[in-house]
Amino acid sequence: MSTTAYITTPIYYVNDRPHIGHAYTTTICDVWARGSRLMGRDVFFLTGTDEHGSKVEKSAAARGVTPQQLADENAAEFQRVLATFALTNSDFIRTTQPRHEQQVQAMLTRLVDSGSVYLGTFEGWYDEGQEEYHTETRARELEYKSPISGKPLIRATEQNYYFKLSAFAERLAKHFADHPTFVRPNERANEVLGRLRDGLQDVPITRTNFTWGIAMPGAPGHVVYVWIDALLNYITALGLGTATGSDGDRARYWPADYHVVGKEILWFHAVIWPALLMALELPLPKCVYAHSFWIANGQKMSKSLGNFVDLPTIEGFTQQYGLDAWRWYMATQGPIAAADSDFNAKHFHEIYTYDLVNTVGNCPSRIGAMIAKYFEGKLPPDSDEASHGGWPAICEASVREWEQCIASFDLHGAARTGMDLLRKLDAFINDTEPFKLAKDPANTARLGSILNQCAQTVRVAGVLLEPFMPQKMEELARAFGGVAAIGTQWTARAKYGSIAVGHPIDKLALYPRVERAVVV
Ligand code: ME8
Repeated sequence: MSTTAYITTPIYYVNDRPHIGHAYTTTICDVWARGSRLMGRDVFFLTGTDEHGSKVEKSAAARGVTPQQLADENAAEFQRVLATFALTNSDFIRTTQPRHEQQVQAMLTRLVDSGSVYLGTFEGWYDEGQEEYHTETRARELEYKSPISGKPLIRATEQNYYFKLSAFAERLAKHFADHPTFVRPNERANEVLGRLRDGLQDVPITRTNFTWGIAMPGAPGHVVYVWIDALLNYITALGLGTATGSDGDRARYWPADYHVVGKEILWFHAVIWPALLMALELPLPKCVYAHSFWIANGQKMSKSLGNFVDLPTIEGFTQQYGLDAWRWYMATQGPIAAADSDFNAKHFHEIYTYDLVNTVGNCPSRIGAMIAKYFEGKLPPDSDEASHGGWPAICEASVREWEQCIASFDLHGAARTGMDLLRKLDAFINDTEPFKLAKDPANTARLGSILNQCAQTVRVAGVLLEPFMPQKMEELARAFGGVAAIGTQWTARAKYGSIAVGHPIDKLALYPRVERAVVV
């Protein structure tokens, strides 16, 4: 595994306010970034906003502000999300920033010079809402309606610059064949492959019917198609389009480990983006990970239904249950795989109670309480071999499994390793019954051994759960051996047995019971 790592979210449209979908993608990327940093990788985590295009121009006009004003206002909202959710992005790119615009122009010049972009006439089925053209076959499949808004597709003709996507069909097919995990999950890869078999048409990459975009170099009146502008963000943020081909030493992060996107924008990321990179002679990302959708109370969320779980609603949850509970719910119950996930307050409450109150809160709390009661709050020695529960090996296996899960973006799996460790520990406590042993002083060595093993294992579980609930797991680390180890090497942090005998173990109540009040 290389030591540098690069993960990206889509850059979000500024014509809309942030909602659960945006918070979700950014949060799961954050979990991965934190997990990878824990393992000692040098992580670059990018997010940002997509600020050009006719949709932004129209929304701004409807509100009586300039597109830039609208972009500034909503980009600030998206940045507020990052602060609210303690997200650890390394940069926030805005496509109206000069650093981005200059590099996009430089790269388009390169594409024209290399013959991958040419001027021609285009006719096709256009989805106005998505700013996307469909082939005849695809349009027929869609019954000539937008798959997103349901509005009719429009027959449109334009003189435009095209990107020679068709020229890359074979290389793309080969790339997919050679890299079976290039697109994940597998269901999504199969969909892309199915569409690839229909053949590829060249893509118009400039527009002349509006002006809010990056000017196409050498072509007055043409602005760069918003999707081409947007996709390039993943490399302009690293400076790959500058004359020197790097912004400081950020070039080292390319190619990306994961472009995490929603399934509705997979085609752009799985087909158009790799072809553009081939045309620019740059390496391809390792994986495009397309998750599914949050739906709300069984219904698709949409603007027309007005049922998006928006920021104020999310803040209602974080105020009542805490930020880490929100992160936990997002990262473990979300639509990371092929199926959509339903967001509802009752389920949220159940998960909070079952996972967080009853397990993550309760297990360390009962261990801390017993150490306080029977050993004056100091870690007893593990001196009774007869009571060994095999915890060093169990922890070691969990850590190895967790590492693999993080590396492969299996966040549900990674969460499970930490949670299972705590559940096993609860079962161990129930089986060994330390509270009964404590009744007879002759059992002190055995009792101490059991509680020592429990504390050491809790500490390891806490490290595995840290990317999901960083604040609570810092509290846990503080109570179980101190935070001094935070920031030290992964091998030391994840090692069983890091709390010294005699070290104070504090009592703590991480997740209080909550009365269910939030209604969505
Ligand atoms: O598409 N469930 O931006 P966008 C889960 N600017 N995730 C969801 C979701 C839902 N219901 N709804 C949205 C764009 N998302 C372009 C991207 S990238 C070069 C350009 C998330 O503001 C999901 O990640 O419409 C989806 O892909 C993204 O928000 C779309 O955000």
